[in-house]
Amino acid sequence: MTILTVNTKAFRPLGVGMRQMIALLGALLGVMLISPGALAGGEVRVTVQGADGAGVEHAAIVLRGPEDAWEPPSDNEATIDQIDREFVPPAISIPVNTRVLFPNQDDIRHHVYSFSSAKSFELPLYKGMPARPIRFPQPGIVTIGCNIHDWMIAHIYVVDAAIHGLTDAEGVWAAADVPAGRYRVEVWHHGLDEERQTTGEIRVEPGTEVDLEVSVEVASRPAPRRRGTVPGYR
Ligand SMILES: [Cu+2]
Repeated sequence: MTILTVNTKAFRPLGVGMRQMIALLGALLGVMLISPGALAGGEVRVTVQGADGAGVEHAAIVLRGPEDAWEPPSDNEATIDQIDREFVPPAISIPVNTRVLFPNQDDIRHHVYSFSSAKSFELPLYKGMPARPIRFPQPGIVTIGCNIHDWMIAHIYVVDAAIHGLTDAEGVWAAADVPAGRYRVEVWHHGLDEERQTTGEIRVEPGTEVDLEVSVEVASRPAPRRRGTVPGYR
């Protein structure tokens, strides 16, 4: 992975001015319209581009604070549906310990499984709601498949940090109000040899935007695996 650029700039001076105006208005009215900590954070924006320079969708971005006293939530839940013989959505990022449900919305049965080292499991042929959610206690990338329909693939990024998310179709992920401090930025992608690759550090300061562009050696638009492309399945 290559860091292309890191830019830090004050963001939206008009926006800050507006916030101050709102705070002043609040002071005149004798009420607090904006919390004192509202300006404590900064924005972080990460753009991931692939080997051909185009944006990479569904890369996971993980911000890891050095003094991270983060503890995984115990009650987080997520869902990946099966709709029209596809996993929907095809990728999610979740904190460790999350329980994920895999409801089958189709009128045929699916057989959901993973052989990934971070989580190996199997939900044998079923329709509707499976009897139990699957818990993901270890960080890493988990690839989900269906034993019946070979093209059905989803990726679950199980993350051991508080701030994370997936890039959009343009390869962009952004977070607002990131607490000030130093962070390691990691970009995870199922197409990369190593599950995690550290891109180095950024410093987030109040009222600034950190704009990071990274390049990864994966195809920006992998060939879709869809029904009809796998012989013998429909
Ligand atoms: Cu299936």
